[in-house]
Amino acid sequence: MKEAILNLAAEQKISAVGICSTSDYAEKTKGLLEKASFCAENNYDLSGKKSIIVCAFNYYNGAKKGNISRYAQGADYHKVTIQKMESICRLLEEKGFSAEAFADTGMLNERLLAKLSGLAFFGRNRMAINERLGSYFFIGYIITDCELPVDSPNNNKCAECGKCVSACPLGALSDGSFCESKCLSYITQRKGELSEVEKNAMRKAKTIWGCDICQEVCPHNHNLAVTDIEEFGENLITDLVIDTELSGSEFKRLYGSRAFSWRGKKVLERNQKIVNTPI
Ligand code: B12
Ligand code: SF4
Ligand code: SF4
Repeated sequence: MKEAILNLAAEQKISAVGICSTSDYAEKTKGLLEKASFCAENNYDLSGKKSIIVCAFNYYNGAKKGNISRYAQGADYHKVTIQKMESICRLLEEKGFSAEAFADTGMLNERLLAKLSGLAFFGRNRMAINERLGSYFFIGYIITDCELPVDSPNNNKCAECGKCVSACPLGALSDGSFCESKCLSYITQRKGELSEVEKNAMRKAKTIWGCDICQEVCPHNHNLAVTDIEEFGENLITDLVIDTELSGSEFKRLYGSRAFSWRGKKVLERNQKIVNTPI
């Protein structure tokens, strides 16, 4: 079964696959997640489920830096990753097993899944880093009641050079943990009025959506292979210019298939105005 899953994943151009057990995940989350200020909650009912098939999707497109963070330059990864995992779900279901696929919006912590399934180690920049793909990959996973052979957890360490910590504009990585409210990725997605300090950080970084600084400086991201997933490598928007005259429905028609559009036009328009105003 595992071989058939890996073959299907390769057909779908899923960049890497690892498998961990649900019991391992449940055990490991006890300590780690209780302490964390947390979005991905550990309250998915895993009873009766045996394995988690964790998938990595390379989105490194090789494009020059733009005002949109790399992860949002191609098609919306939520849809693409789920579609790519569907054939694996169908295979499991045909064999009488349950299978449900998630990416980003599911209840489990995906970076931890990547570590437990051997796909990645943690970087100081908080990213899950794969030895071959660096950190520019999305994570998706399938929860199933099929008991599959598991992979060993990835206990490697990042180079610990500290470049991400020094380069982070507002010190989100400074105290050895992660401060969401100081992260530009979070700030560019937040609604409402931003402080002058936040606005200036956005101007310096020239970003209107997301932030890649702690990944750009990371030595694990040097000399990466460009993705072979067409949805992430083609039809890219690297420098977005929002036409302020656009109606809500025109905005949706133009950008509805992009991950940067989920907050709507207003937030992007606000960010564009900030970045276009000199410091
Ligand atoms: C909410 C969220 C955010 C929030 C962060 C909220 C927060 N407090 O962490 C914001 C908007 C800031 C954000 C930003 C980004 N995000 Co985000 N985000 C998520 C989401 C939906 C939940 C994350 C969460 O629960 N965080 C809470 C903390 C506790 O969990 P964590 O950071 O994942 O950390 C765990 C492990 O990494 C580990 N850990 C972390 N550091 C260390 C260090 C040591 C020493 C140890 C032992 C353990 C450890 O412990 C934690 C508990 O298991 C996940 C998808 C998911 N469902 O998991 C995507 C996800 C983490 N994001 C992703 C991406 C791509 C990004 C950005 C790069 C986007 C961008 N370019 O702007 C940035 C990166 C910022 C950064 N440096 O982390 C990817 C990461 C892929 C990868 N290779 O790591 C994910 C997995 C989405 C996906 N499906 O691919 N994100
Ligand atoms: S994404 Fe940007 S702001 Fe957030 S931790 Fe990384 S460098 Fe800092
Ligand atoms: S920049 Fe250096 S310290 Fe930061 S994650 Fe990469 S290797 Fe680790």
